[in-house]
Amino acid sequence: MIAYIGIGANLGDPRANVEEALIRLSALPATALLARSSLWKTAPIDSSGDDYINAVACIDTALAAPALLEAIRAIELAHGRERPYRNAPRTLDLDILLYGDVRIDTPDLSVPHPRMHQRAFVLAPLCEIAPNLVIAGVGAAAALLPLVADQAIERLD
Ligand code: A4P
Ligand code: MG
Repeated sequence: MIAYIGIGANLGDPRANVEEALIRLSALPATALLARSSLWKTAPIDSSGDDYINAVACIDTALAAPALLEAIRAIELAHGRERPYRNAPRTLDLDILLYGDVRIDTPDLSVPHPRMHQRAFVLAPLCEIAPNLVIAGVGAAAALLPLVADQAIERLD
């Protein structure tokens, strides 16, 4: 299955945390990293603290969606992720944005990620590595990007 993972961090050394998350994703069992975006510096949305570093990864994985969620939670924990409250600043946040064209709506997992289409910090890195991508039930990612042009983001490399 081709899946897209959103990566974000705004505590500790966010750049290093995001780069390390990419390495850990590529090391997951039955998983290959197919593509990764640049790092993007982004202003917090519905969140507080310093600017975030965000990126998106495209993986090819044989892990079922619940196993993939477990695996990304383990990567977050390895980075000392704490959850004092919703949208708190974080050392590392990994979200399953898309899992093929599959729609998932369980208490643990909503895919496509329900807020991804409203967020420049997801759409810009996503369009970088998948310019023709269509978000199931929402539309073409590239067409959504202009709608969030008011959100401050900057490509770093
Ligand atoms: N969960 C449900 N669906 C998913 C999914 N598709 N991928 C559940 C991953 N997890 C999913 O997540 C809470 C629970 O959501 C998980 O245990 C899982 O069972 P969390 O990571 O503990 O909490 P969170 O990060 O506070 O919530 P969430 O939903 O990830 O928040 P958002 O809406 O993604 O927002 N601003 C900038 N600039 N950059 C950012 O990266 N991130 C957020 C987080 C807010 N503002 C930001 C950024
Ligand atoms: Mg999250």
